[in-house]
Amino acid sequence: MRTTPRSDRLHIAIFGKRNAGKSSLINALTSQPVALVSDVPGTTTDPVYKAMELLPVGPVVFIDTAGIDDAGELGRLRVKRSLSVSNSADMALLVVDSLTGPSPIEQNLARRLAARNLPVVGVLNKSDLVSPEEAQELLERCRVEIGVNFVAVSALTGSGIGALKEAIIGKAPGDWEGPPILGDLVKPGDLVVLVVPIDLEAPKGRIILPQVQAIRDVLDSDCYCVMVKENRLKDALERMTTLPRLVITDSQAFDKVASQVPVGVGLTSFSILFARHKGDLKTLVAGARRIESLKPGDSVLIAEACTHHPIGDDIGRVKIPRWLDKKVGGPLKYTWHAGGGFPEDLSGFKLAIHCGSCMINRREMLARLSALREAGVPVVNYGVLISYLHGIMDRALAPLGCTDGGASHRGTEGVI
Ligand SMILES: Nc1nc2c(ncn2[C@@H]2O[C@H](COP(=O)(O)OP(=O)(O)OP(=O)(O)O)[C@@H](O)[C@H]2O)c(=O)[nH]1
Ligand code: SF4
Ligand SMILES: [Mg+2]
Repeated sequence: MRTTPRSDRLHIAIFGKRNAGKSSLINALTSQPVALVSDVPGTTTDPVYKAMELLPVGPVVFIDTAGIDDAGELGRLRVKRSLSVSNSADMALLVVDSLTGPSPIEQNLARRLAARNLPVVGVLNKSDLVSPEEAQELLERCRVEIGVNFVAVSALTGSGIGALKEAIIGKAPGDWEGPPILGDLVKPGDLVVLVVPIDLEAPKGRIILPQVQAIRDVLDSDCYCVMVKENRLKDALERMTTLPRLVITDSQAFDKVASQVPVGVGLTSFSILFARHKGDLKTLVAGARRIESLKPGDSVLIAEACTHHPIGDDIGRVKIPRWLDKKVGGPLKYTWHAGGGFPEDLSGFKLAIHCGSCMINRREMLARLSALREAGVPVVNYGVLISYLHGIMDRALAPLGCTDGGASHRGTEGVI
């Protein structure tokens, strides 16, 4: 389980004022000196990620952040960065120092987290520095003033860490994983065919993450898995004595694959499966349908969740703009965004096109979709867009029981 991709782990962010003991807490929770601790306020400047197993929740990643009371120009930037972690967090720990007690800073933060529907566990740290009676009073004050239940701990001595883990387990959202990749579309004994082109964009000597995850889901579903390159599909289908329940292809080979898979056999793409698993398929399908109203000169945002190195005919930089300009009948105005964060000013975009988001978790993808929705910008992803432009979106959505539209890009790790 140590190799569970980070994007599939429950993300638990640790927030609090400088010196509250956030880094000490992450070390106590993981029993490892992963984060830098010192009595100088402002020691942690950038988010620090530490993956571990937290049974029975499973694989989690703790995120240590800079203090939310940091001052000065640089301090404000650090606070902004810390708060942006809440976009990808599935739950939060809010740390209060026993020596200072709760303040409006933690109250405001708790309100912000509640507005994002993030479950919060309060942590009253440094309880070794106050008497048990004072700790009890502080716990009650924190609960009343901040509005969440608190657990008293000492990151230094380890007291209360077990109780904190239990509180985390009790508060962990049950639905953080989202729908399965394909487990609900097959039944035990079914045959599933995965079509994987091995081209220039395929990483050397290995199979990309979404394909590996799909294989694992096939096995978890007690199904058989056949994996072929697109030029072997016809031959493979002819050799089969039973038709497959589902054929899943890389989006870029969809056209060719669709012409070889018998009508009646479910056909979809990795990107569409991951669009559903990671995001909101209906929103992405609705975004695809908005392509019809685009006009030459309209502004389009192309967002990729990681900064993979673009190769030759890169999907986001070259292919999609080429296909879209052709469809619209003239050049559109493109803005590219790659990696973490998200553009703050989304006004003016007529459409956003997102990659398959294999490197970010579901909550972060949903946060991006919600920022676009609030700005009134329709959004589609690579896979849904490709299936739409090739006129095969409805066929690709049919196995998912969805006729309102979605897919991803394959960089060094992703899907197309
Ligand atoms: N006595 C006691 N000291 C603690 C405890 N937790 C942390 N400290 C001390 O408090 C100081 C700050 O701890 P950090 O873990 O660096 O605090 P932080 O919240 O990460 O601080 P920044 O990164 O600066 O925001 C260090 O000197 C720690 O040794 C605790 O439970 N008890
Ligand atoms: S789909 Fe491509 S760009 Fe997006 S996160 Fe995955 S590898 Fe990066
Ligand atoms: Mg720190």
